[in-house]
Amino acid sequence: MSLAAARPYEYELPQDLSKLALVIIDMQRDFMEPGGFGDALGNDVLRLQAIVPTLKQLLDTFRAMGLPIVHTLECHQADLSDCPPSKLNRGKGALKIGDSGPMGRILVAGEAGNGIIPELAPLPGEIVIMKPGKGAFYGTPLGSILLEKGITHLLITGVTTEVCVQTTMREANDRGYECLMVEDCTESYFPEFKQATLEMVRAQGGIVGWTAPAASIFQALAAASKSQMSGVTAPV
Ligand code: TIU
Repeated sequence: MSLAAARPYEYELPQDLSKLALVIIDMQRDFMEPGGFGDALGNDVLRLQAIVPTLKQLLDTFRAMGLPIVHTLECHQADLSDCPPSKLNRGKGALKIGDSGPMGRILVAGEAGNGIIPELAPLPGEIVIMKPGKGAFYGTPLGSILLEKGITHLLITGVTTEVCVQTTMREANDRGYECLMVEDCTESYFPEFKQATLEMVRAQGGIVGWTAPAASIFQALAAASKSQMSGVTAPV
C-alpha cells in the first residue's frame, strides 16, 4: 500500500497503479493565451502559465510509468449546436463563443486557439475528451471509458481551478472515484478562488476528495513502483 501525504489526510494509491489516471483539464490556448476565450472574458490569462513545468513533469512521469492519461478540451462544434443559449449569450465580452478572434473562432473545435498548448500536447494512445460543458463527464464518453479501463482513482489537474477543474472533480466524486486535486498543477485567474476551492475540497473530512502538492505524488509513485518491483520474482 502506498500513501501520498495529502490533505485532509493521506491518499491511498490503488495497489494496481493502472487504476490511477492523470486527468488534465483544458490546458488549451483558449484559456492560456491572449486572444482566446479567457482573454475575451477579461482575464489575465498569462498567470495560468505558472503550473506548466510541474504539470509537464507529472505528465512525463505518467508517460514513463505507462499509466493512463486523460486530456480534456472545452470546445463546441462549428455550428454551435452543442452550445446552449445560456452559455452562448452569457457575459458582455467583446468576443463571444464562435466569434472570430486572432487564434480562430473562440472555443470552437479544431481552431488554432482551441488546441492544447504544445508543451502538454497529447500523444497517440492517450485519452482525449472533447467536452461542451465545464464538467468532463457531461455530454462525453468519459464515464464509460474509465469504467471500461477499470480506473478508480483520479489525479485532477488543469485550468481553471474553480470552474472546469472543480466541476469535473465533483462530477467524478459523485460517480465514486477517489479524487485528488494536485495543488501546484491547477490554476485560476483568481488566486483567492483557487485557495477557496482547495479548502472546500478538503473540508468536512474530504467531502469532495483530497489535495496534495505534486511532490507528494512523485514520492508516493516512486514508493509504489519500488514495492511493485520487489513483488516481482526475478527470472533465474
Ligand atoms: N472562465 C473560466 O475560468 N473557465 C472556463 O470557462 N473553462 C474552464 O475552466 N476550462
